[in-house]
Amino acid sequence: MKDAAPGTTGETIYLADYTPFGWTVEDVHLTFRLAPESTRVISKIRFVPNPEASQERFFLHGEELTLVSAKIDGQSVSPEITEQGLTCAVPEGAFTWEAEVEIAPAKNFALEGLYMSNGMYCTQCEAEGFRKITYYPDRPDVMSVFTVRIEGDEPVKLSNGNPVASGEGFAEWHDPWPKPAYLFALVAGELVAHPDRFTTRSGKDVELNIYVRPGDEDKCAFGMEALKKSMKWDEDVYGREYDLDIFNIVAVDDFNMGAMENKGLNIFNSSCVLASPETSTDANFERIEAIIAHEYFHNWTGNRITCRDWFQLCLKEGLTVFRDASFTADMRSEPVKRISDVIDLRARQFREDNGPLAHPVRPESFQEINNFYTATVYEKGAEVIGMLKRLVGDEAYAKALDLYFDRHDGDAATIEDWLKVFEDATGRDLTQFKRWYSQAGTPRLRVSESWDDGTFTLTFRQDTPPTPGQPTKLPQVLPIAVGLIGPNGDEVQETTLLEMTEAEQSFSFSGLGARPVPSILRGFSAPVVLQHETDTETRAFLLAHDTDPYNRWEAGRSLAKQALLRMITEGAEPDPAYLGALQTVITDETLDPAFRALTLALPSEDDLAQTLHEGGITPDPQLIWEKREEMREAMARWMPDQLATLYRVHQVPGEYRPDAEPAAARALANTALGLLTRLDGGEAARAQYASADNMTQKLAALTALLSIGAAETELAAFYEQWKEDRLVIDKWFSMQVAFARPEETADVAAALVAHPDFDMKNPNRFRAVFGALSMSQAGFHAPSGKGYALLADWLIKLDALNPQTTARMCAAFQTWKRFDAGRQAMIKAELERIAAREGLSRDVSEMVTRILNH
Ligand code: 0A1
Ligand code: ZN
Repeated sequence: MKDAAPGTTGETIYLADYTPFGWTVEDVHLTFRLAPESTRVISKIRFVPNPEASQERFFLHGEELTLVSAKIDGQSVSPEITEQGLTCAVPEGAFTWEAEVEIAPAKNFALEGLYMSNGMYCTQCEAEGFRKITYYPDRPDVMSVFTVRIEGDEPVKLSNGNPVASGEGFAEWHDPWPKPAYLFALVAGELVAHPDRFTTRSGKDVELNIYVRPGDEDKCAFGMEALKKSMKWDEDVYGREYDLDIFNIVAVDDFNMGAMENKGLNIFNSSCVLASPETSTDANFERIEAIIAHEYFHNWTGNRITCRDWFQLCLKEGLTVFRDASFTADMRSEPVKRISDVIDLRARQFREDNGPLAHPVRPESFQEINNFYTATVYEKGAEVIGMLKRLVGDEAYAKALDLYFDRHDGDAATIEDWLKVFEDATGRDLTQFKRWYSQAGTPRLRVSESWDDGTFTLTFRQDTPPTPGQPTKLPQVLPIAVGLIGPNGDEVQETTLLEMTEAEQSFSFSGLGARPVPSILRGFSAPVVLQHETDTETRAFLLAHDTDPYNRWEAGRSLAKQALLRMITEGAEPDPAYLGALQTVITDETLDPAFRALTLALPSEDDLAQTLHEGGITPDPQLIWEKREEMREAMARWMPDQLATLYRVHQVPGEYRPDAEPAAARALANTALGLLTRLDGGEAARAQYASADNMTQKLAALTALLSIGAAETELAAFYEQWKEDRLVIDKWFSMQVAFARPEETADVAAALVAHPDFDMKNPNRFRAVFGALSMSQAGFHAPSGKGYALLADWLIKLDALNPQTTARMCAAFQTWKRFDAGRQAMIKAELERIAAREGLSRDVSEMVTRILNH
């Protein structure tokens, strides 16, 4: 034992300090006697000395537990207890530990450990929540077989693995697969099941259930289909079968994140599983399908092979995000999925990578691991896997994955293990590639071109800006997919993968008849900022001719961005060249409507602010907002007839289906509606609102009306219709903030938190208001500073109840150094006000310190 127990407040934990636990856990028996204020947890754990570890003092994690009794080999013991856990003298060899503790799930508002949501018991143990349930070595490299007995009057009582016994007032579960404590789960309550079955490819019959509160049964069918598709896909594409007799999903209203992959018992934020045409949008349906897949895929990438320690989080998360993205691409449209993912990556991960919260995909230190469930670990982690696959090729990737599962099934593994599998399967040296895991920051990739007598040369320079703790960077391996297009629009060089390893490197293509136009970074083949000086004509040419759909979209986006930046910095008019090129694309009926809808969307306010900041210009959030509005107005005025036609032609007849094809048509029609609403005073939107039979159409109409400030009647009707449905009312809260005029955003948010339906204890509701506030750049950064003060007030209030959600929302302040001195001073004062609070959680303290120390 070191002097301080691990996890003490303010203590930093380092990857380099990893040591294995001194004991292995042979098996675990847990009995829960459920009671809201006084649940008893009785544990019986068999510890065996770990031959691979040195025998330190025996320490078990445990927080907020009342120890009733403890025994070793049947003899009472009196351990030494601290806020983090207990230590105790133990015998030399193997021994049995028994303890009884008391906990109060009804008073647990942090939603970590065992807690209650709407009268139902549920758990969340990742990352370090199990220590709030009982004393245990709560670390992912300690894996064991769990047997669980639940005693209580609740009609449904669930845990991991297979059911083994049940009777009046009890149920017993046994999970034969050794697992870390973070995958433990328990649910008990008045729930109803939506049942189904799945036969695995080896003929095993699996019982499937989605458990929900009575009344939500009609919102399970889509999730169940998504689950079965995921099970089949993992068999077909990764050769991975399900490994228990039963797979349960439970929907919970109060949940800090999206969902959790507990072995055989996934627990979901109800917003990520419940779906119906009347209450869910197309985007909701797609997200639900992806999250169900994500959690299911964790069964192999996360559960069967878990992480040795929390620094390795990307081992399971990056890979599982990569897998769920491939699944979505297969189920829907590959290019549309890729474009949407890049939009999201730039919005969330690039922002993180370019500010005070930047950290490597595999961090090297943390104070609170819950602060590292980030876009960098998840989304950049998935990009790193995509690059690896691109570099080694599909076949070698499949071979490496098979080797990974063969070699590491049942292990708690590391990134080194993961990369070694690829080295062994392909003979490649991945030493330099590994920098993607250790170096933070988004590489800038500058390109220049030259043409000489039939030879076209591209010269690339890479450079990664400094990030906290990493002032200098080394060159990374960059897979750069390139194609060349001849002057007549034909492709003269199909996509080829250039492998850049140096700080500066040139690649030549010879034997060309005429100077081509290069299409660089096709499919966004590496997560970098591409800096390529090109003119409007070249961009418009690529928008018209590129065979790579991603780069085609990118050409449109860069045209839009260039035009907007000129409007912002030079007071230019909306660029007719952009509007003309856009019109050609959106009216091209050979193109996927979803692709066209994405092309019609403008770069975000945040993206523009970041670009201005990098160019040495202090962004003015209000001006950026106004210019985007002006551009949207210009788009509407430029092509009113075409937009009206698009709107008409892409109406989907018949019953609502959430599939990709009708969803794409609705996306295009609704984008057109948003623009048309600027011209018709809301007539078409009002008609759509009145006639729509699904939430996608209703919400599109309502937000179109909100953005012209004409939604009062519909907003009130919407509330009346849906006031009993928590998930729909979340939408009602968030859209009012998201679509308010910037000068009113903070007041709208302040009024909404005074609404009787606002419940700060429910993370979805809290996020509905404050997530929308912080994402509305011009509203949040309004010159009055009201947005900052309101958010800080509520973060302080929430921290006393739910540190995890509070800490995540502190990231709203991460871009503060982009703005002018006045705004910076106001934000700094708010951050300092939060930091000075007595009893501030470790979660929030770490976040605020990192943001302030930039
Ligand atoms: N492993 C889950 C995400 C998750 C992480 C932490 C949680 O509570 C602190 C909850 C869920 C996933 O990747 O889906
Ligand atoms: Zn995950």
